[in-house]
Amino acid sequence: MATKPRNAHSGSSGSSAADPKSQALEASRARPANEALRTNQGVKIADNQNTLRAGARGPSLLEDFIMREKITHFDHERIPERIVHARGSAAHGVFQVYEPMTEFTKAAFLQDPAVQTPVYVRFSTVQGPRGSADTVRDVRGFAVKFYTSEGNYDLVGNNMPVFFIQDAIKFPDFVHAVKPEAPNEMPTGGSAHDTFWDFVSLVPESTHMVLWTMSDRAIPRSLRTMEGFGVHTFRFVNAEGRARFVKFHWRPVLGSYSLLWDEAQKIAGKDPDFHRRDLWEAIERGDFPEFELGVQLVEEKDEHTLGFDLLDPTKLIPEEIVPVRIVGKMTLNRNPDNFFAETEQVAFHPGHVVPGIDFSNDPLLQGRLFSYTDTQISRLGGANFHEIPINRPLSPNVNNQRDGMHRQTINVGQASYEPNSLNDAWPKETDPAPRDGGFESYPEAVEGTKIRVRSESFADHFSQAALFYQSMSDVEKEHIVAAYQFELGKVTRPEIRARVVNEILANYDLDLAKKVAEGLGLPAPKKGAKAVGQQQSSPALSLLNRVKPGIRTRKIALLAAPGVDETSFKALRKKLEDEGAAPLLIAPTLAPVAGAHPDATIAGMPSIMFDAVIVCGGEASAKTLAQSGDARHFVLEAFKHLKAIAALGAGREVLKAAHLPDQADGVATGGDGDVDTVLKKFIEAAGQHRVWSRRAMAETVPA
Ligand code: HDE
Repeated sequence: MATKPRNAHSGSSGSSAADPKSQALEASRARPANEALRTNQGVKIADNQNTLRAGARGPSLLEDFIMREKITHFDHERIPERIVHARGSAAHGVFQVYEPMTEFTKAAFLQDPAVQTPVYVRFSTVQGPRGSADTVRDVRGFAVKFYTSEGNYDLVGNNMPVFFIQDAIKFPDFVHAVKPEAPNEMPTGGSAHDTFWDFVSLVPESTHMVLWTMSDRAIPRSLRTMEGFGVHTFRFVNAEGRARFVKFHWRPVLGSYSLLWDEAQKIAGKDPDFHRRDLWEAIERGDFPEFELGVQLVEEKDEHTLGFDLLDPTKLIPEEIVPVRIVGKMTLNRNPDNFFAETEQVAFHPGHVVPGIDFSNDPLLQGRLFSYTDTQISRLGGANFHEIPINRPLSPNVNNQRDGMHRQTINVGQASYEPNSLNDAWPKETDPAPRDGGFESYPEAVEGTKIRVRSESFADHFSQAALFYQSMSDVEKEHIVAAYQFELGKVTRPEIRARVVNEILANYDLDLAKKVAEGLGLPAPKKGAKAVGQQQSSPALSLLNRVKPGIRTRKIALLAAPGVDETSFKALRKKLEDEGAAPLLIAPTLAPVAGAHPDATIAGMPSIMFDAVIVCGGEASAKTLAQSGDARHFVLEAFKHLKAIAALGAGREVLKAAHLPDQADGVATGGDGDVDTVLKKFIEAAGQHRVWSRRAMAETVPA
């Protein structure tokens, strides 16, 4: 394992970080040391092993307040999980703006490059319950809480820039359709079932987003390398009161990568915590995940010039039309101290905004502004969830709200109303002039008839789906076809499958519709009744254009057994660490290899957990590995999953034993003395994440 210094700020290391939020949390941290066990009432406990009973073999006594208190508390340890986004993982960090954004927004945390704003970021899947697997095909939540000097700002986004529906009133329908089915609560964590496809085949506005979920974006390699999006159009407002529309983007500094579907499914079984573990371990290693914040700004006068409606959350603004301006960076540098207290209890809300950031009339956003506080009231048991340490703002939240379940604050004084004269009129609203930081809504002119309609400008459901599909590389297109075939293959009702192909896919890409139909044994579809034509492509949408060369933080298996060539093994490991990678020694057993303790066994950590594989040299080591079915399967699967492979010296025999071709793209081989040459070739291939050119060859290799 990479032997970088352990994260000094890590929660598990027990030391507290210096950022203001961490300092604010300190008062709530319980660190028992040299302290006797006590009851919740502070009474010391003499026996924590035995219930009070009438005689050694007699009945237990109701009088035992110690046992009853303990069991009662335990009985109530669970709270309702989130209705969506139940499974999540989070980290603390900081955000810093690169340059003052004064021209565009007065938000204080976007003004000064010297200011570090603490953040708490929760990533999540959407469909599955709290205990479901990380690597399912799903949208990922990407929720950021900025603890700014002016109060909390939450950017509650996803890893895809659009959404399934255009109006909040459809959200319960959509969620009921995608969640496990009512009679048997299946499937867990996925959308491959009748109710989901029934709904989306009847609701064409979902087309664009469903396509994103059939793409590789829905099976990210790591939470650290996912893009994030605010989805809705928001407003930036500057100190002069001038507003512009804004879309938010998060860009991982390491680039963006995905799993293969076969890998994702296997990992879901072998390590359901794959993403959670990856995030945690990277932070513990000191490989702090970094994301740059980008904005797309649109002048108010240009609102109607984009060819679609900015208020429609099923549309994105192609970057080729409005470039993404990178404005700052977020670094996740500390793991939480306590999953429940922080990750489970954190309460995000798109309505938590600060002066300088405001809403648009996107009807999905408007509905969300209601939903999030409402859900916390039942999830967190009352209206005082803002007092939970992870949710408390750094600025004081003084007001006249009082009482309620689990109230923590002891409000002192008689006056709980405003205006008052008893407390010299405090607390009171800010003066309008000169302004001193009070939130003022952007005074957008609004006039209209009270009416339930969808704007005509929201009616085109297929053009941007076509744009997305046509902007994909061949590899990504193949994956999309396979994903539709897989998902629809799980749908039991033939009429739903046919409806998706003929009434949805055939309206945005006939070639895709035909390929999917073929895999499902359906007749070749005809061009749809609402078919859209060829779109201008947007290369920025292809993940293959998001690759950043290099192997920083990539997990690399060093496959070895006793008798390994020690010199080349040590040189390899050192060079990989110098490149910033995370090499792990994987061996048949946990017995030392070349004096080093293996990080895991071959059976315990199969190749699906790694980005790339190196088979080390040494006759004896290679012989053991070549005879091991697990080791042969390890390299075979890495080959099939298009991973970079290197083999040194006798290590080449292991590839032979697995019947892998001698010459193949992304396979670097050489003698034990050729570490530098072999590594150069290996790093080039591993830095591309996958060796796509090996696809055809990999298919011929048995799984
Ligand atoms: Fe959410 N969403 N959502 N959502 N959402 C929730 O709030 C809701 C939507 C998103 O890590 C819930 O605290 C409605 C879009 C994330 O804690 C709930 C609508 C986007 C998270 C809720 C949407 C999101 C949530 C459930 C349609 C991307 C997890 C628990 C109008 C921009 C936050 C909770 C976390 C969570 C409602 C649509 C992102 C029920 C009504 C679009 C990342 O309030």
